[in-house]
Amino acid sequence: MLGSESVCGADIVTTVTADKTNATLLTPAMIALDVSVAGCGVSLIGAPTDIGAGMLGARMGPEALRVAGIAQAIAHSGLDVKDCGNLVGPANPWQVAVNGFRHLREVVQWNQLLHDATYAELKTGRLPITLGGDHSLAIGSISAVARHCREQGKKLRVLWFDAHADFNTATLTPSGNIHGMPVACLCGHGPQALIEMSGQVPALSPKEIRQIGIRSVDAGEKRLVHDIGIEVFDMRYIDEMGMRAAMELALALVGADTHLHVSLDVDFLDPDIAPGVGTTVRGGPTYREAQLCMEMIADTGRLASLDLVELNPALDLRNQTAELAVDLIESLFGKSTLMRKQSACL
Ligand SMILES: [Mn+2]
Repeated sequence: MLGSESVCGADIVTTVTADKTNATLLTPAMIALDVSVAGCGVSLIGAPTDIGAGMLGARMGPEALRVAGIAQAIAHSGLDVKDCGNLVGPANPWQVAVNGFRHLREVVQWNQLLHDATYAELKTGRLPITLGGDHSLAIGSISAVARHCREQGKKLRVLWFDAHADFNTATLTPSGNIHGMPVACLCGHGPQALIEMSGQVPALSPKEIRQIGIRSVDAGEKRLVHDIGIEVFDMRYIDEMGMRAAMELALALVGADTHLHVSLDVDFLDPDIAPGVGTTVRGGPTYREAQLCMEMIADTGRLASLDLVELNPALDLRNQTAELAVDLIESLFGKSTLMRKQSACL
């Protein structure tokens, strides 16, 4: 159900509420939902760009997610959802790399726009969701989250779900596509304009990040990630120890004073279930493993911001990847498959 319209920034805002017929039903998922999440609203921020990608199409991601019903799915959890519309940034000039970076000026512009929009929503106590757009956008969103956490004296934990480590630098990357560099930039390795966005360099300590699902890393990149000390739960770890063990460690010490940010690259998922992404890598998590990740995050009740990136509708089949992403987001906001009572499974 679409509600009243008001103005948020430069764009139209649509307030979405759960269908009235469902609003009075108190489902187990709603009871389990943590008050710290339920107490605030959710803001969708569209960033329709593929400025940092090696392929065109991720610019259509925000619309595909809206068509798949992302706002309604979150509203079903009983949360107030505000769609802030789309940011308006520069077009993709589709040029070759200059000094190791493609479209650096435009990437900076998009990220500054997203940084400002994300920071503004956090300031009003809302939970911002980036609808990407390619993964270079995480520089803008996470730098805003880092700034906010610093000001609020909160701990930050970033869960980076991805097939790739995204820790390339200008000297390492063959392509210069900046969507392969956001983690490096956030950790202080990259062009000045991208590393200083949070107001402090680095925006993040490597200790604040956990990477999950990694299975395609260049040799030089692997060395850097290792040297800098990011904790990585790669597919080998998940195969051997299981997703539950990986997530328990990734979420260890997340407490009441922790801001939990999830950066979800659609290529984290196995391409059999998620074909709508430009950088697929075989051997990713299954539907159930991905759902388990989301449910375990929901159980903490600490989710405070989210990026949903790299969905490329031009490569998708009947919007199935967007619909899968919305399924996962529903679990992230507390729609559990759990049939047992919470206390019975402890
Ligand atoms: Mn990525």
